[in-house]
Formats: sequence, structure tokens, C-alpha cells
Amino acid sequence: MKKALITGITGQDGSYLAEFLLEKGYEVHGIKRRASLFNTARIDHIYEDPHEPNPKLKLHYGDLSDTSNLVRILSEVQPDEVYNLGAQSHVAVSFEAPEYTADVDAIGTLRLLEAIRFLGLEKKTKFYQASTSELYGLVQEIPQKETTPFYPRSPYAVAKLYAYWITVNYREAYGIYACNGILFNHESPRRGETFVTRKITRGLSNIAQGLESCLYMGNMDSLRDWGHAKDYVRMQWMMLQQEQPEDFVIATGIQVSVREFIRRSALQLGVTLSFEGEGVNEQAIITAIEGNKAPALKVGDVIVKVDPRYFRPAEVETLLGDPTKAKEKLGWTPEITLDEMIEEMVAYDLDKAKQHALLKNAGFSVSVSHE
Ligand code: NDP
Ligand code: GDR
Repeated sequence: MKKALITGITGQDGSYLAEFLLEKGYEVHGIKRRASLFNTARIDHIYEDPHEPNPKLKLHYGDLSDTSNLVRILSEVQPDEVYNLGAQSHVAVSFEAPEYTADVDAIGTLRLLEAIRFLGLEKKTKFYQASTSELYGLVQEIPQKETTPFYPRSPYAVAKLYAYWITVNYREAYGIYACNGILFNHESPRRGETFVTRKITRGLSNIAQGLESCLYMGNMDSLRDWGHAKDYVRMQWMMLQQEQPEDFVIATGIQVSVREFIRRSALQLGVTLSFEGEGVNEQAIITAIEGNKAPALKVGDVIVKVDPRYFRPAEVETLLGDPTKAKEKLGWTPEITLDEMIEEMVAYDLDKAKQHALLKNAGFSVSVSHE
């Protein structure tokens, strides 16, 4: 039975990857952080009681900033595959916490690779690094592929640039099977609530149910290539099953704007919108118009406004990936379309909003978290 170790198992990708590997018959080990509240909601459904004989999912407390902890866990687990998905993964937050982001996202990767080397696991343990389309930043070529030059535009992306190259370097210097998946944005109902897609599907669902009145957005002109996390974790595993380690771009090859994502999400909710001041972000407002079927909204209600607070000091305006290499070499193609993904996310968030609304209407106090 193969053993995998996942850093970031409590995150969006970690939870889908853990499910995927358990289905493949792996023994899955995950590193979770100590937090003052439970932080395992995304993996509770696959949790196994450690008191039962031979659990297939095992969790270890740890942190990518803690070298001795990582060495100990790797030494105990002796994994066949390490998936380094743990990171301070929010681009906007990285401007506020640049040093922490560098420590975890850049040096954390080095710590894991050094632990593999220190423990003599170079020939046994394969290593996957969660690299990102943010490396392309100020875009030099459209669409972006494996050979496109990098130009990172945030402390997050600069930290990930170090992680990308240290992964390449340990592959070349020490013969470790180590590779980078350069993944474009991927989303799901498990996406963190402060990333733009989830903020939109959750915010609009709450508005449609009368729990909130307005969604405050940053740059709605931004263009992204959005896929579904389930399709992308399959590819992470495929990359570690090859004869030779290589780096791959994973993307859909289709790009839409944040504004278009709002429009398609609203359509799923039965909300018809009017866009004003398009292209002039500071003035853009979005109102409900006739034909809208959401019970809590009336014609003319302003549903979306721009708040400069959500603009970034340096923005990545346009990302579009070319996944040809992954298609040709690994036979990978995404199976879930953007509209199917939006439908799934809206259904999930609307269900949650309806539960909250029911409680609220029955007189219970309900609070909605915001960033
Ligand atoms: P999430 O933010 O959902 O998950 C990040 C995970 O990392 C969480 O489990 C989090 O723990 C953990 N983590 C954060 N800080 C530390 C730390 N100091 N030590 C150990 N673990 C830590 O990210 P995603 O699942 O969306 O992304 C997975 C990886 O892929 C990340 O590295 C991200 O940068 C990268 N990536 C993501 C893309 C996307 O579109 N989703 C695209 C390209 C790359 P906790 O739950 O306790 O917060
Ligand atoms: P991104 O994702 O920065 O691409 O990084 P995010 O969803 O945060 O932003 C996408 C685009 O939307 C614009 N935007 C807003 N973003 C947020 N979060 N909140 C807003 O209110 C808002 N309004 C507009 C942003 O400016 C941006 O242009 C994600 C993360 O998962 C990274 O870890 C990963 O590496 C990359 O995707 C690929």
C-alpha cells in the first residue's frame, strides 16, 4: 500500500486530493495546524477514528514553518509521495503579511525538500509542489505555457517563485523525483470564502435570501482561467506517476472576467442584473432589474458596489493557460465546465443561505462572517 503525505490537507485541494488517494487505496497522512477552533470541516466526512484498527487517514499536527516537526513527520511516515499544498494562499493577504508568506510558501518548501534529503529519502519519495499561474503575473505571453517567462506581482507570487525553482533545483542537484504543477485558478464549493468566486456565489446567495444587502468587490475587470478543483487534484496525482518528473501547466484554456462570473452566478440564482459604469471600476454598480426571481430582491436594488479596499497594490490583470502539454503527455482534460462549477457552487451556497434564513425567520440570531 502506497503512503502519501499531504501538507494543507485541511484546505480546498488537500481535501479533494485526500478523497482521491483514499479511493486509490493509499494510506493518507495529512498535516494540520493547531487552531483555537476546529479547522477540519473539509475532511470531517473522511475522518477515521484513530481508535479503530488500521485507519487509512492519519492526521499529524504540524506547520511548514517548523523544521524539526517536518523532519519528524517525514521520518515517521516514510511517504512514497509528498504533496506540498500547504501555503498562505491568499494573494491580497500576502501584501499584508509578506514575511510570513515567504517563510511558509518559499522556505516551507525548502524545509520539506531538505527533510527528504536529510532522511535519505531521495530515491523513495516523490514530491509535488503546488506552483501557480500567479508566477506569470505581469503577463509576457498569452496564453501562458510551461516556457512563458515569469514576472511575479505579489509577495505570494515571489515566494512561490522561490518554491518553483528550489523544486527544480533539488530535482537537478539530487535526483529527487520533484515536479511543479503550475495550476491556474480552481474553485469548488470548498473554496475559501474570501477568494473571489466563493465570495460572489456566497454573497449573492445571501442577498437573494435577504441575509445581506450588498456585495463589495474589487477589480471586476480582472480576467481568470477558472477550473474545478476536483479535475486539478487528479492531475496532481498523475504528475507523480510518470517515468520522469516534469513540470506542467494545468488550466482550461478558457478565460472570463470577474464581472462575467458575477453575471453567470446571478443567472443561476434567478437574479437579472443591470451593469452600470462597466470598465470604470470606481463607478460600477450592479442593480437587480425586472425579471428577477429572487424573493428578497426588488427592481432597482443595488446588489454589487466597488470598494477600493479590495484593489491590490499590484494586480494580475489577465491569466489564460495553455494546457496542451498536459493533454498530450498525460491525457488530461478537465471534465467539469465553468457553468457546471458555478451551478454547483451556487446550489451549495444557496442551500446554506436558506438554512440561515429559516433560522432567522424563526427568531434565532444568525450572524454572517465577513472578511
Ligand atoms: P487553501 O488556502 O484552501 O489551503 C491551504 C492549506 O494550507 C490549508 O490546509 C491551510 O491550513 C494550510 N496552511 C496554511 N499555512 C500553513 C502553515 N504555516 N503550515 C502548514 N499548513 C499551512 O488553498 P488551496 O487548497 O486552494 O490551494 C492549495 C495549494 O495550491 C496552495 O499552496 C496554493 O497556494 C496553491 N494554488 C492554488 C490554486 C487555486 O486556485 N486554488 C492555484 C494555484 C496554486 P488551515 O486550514 O489551517 O488554514
Ligand atoms: P487569485 O484569486 O488572486 O487569482 O489567487 P482571487 O479569487 O483572490 O482573485 C481573483 C481576481 O479577482 C479580483 N477581485 C477580488 N478578489 C478577491 N479575493 N476579493 C474581491 O473582493 C475581489 N474583487 C475583485 C482580484 O483582484 C483578482 O484579480 C488564487 C489563489 O488561489 C492563489 O493561491 C493561486 O495561486 C491563484 O489563484 C492561481
